[in-house]
Amino acid sequence: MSDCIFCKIAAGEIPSNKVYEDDKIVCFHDLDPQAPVHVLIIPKKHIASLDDTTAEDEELLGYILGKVKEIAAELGLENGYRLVSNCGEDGLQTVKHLHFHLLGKRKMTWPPG
Ligand code: DGP
Repeated sequence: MSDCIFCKIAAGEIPSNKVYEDDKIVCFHDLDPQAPVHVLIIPKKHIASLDDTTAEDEELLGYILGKVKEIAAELGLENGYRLVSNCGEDGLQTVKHLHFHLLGKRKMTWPPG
């Protein structure tokens, strides 16, 4: 999508601090970190949100979840972490390109705000 900021990051048109990239996904540091480690994992394919995925995306979704532990290990999150995907208005999603927040290096609280 031409006006999507995360598509532009995935394409390298907007700079980001990338920690992982392959042919399907990109992981980069969040601009506004909410924990000592806060990265975003996105598919290169433009999908607006989890709610916009289809059966066709099942393999990609599984691929992303399977990569989380590798990225977490690379970032030194040996004591645990939190994975979050905000969806839609009530989920407070601000960027309409599917992304998973991976947060760590602090004790999280529950329930989330
Ligand atoms: P969400 O509220 O779940 O849609 O989170 C979007 C996140 O994306 C938010 O934590 C800030 C981050 N973000 C927005 N624009 C940029 C950007 O241009 N670069 C980076 N690295 N992060 C961004």
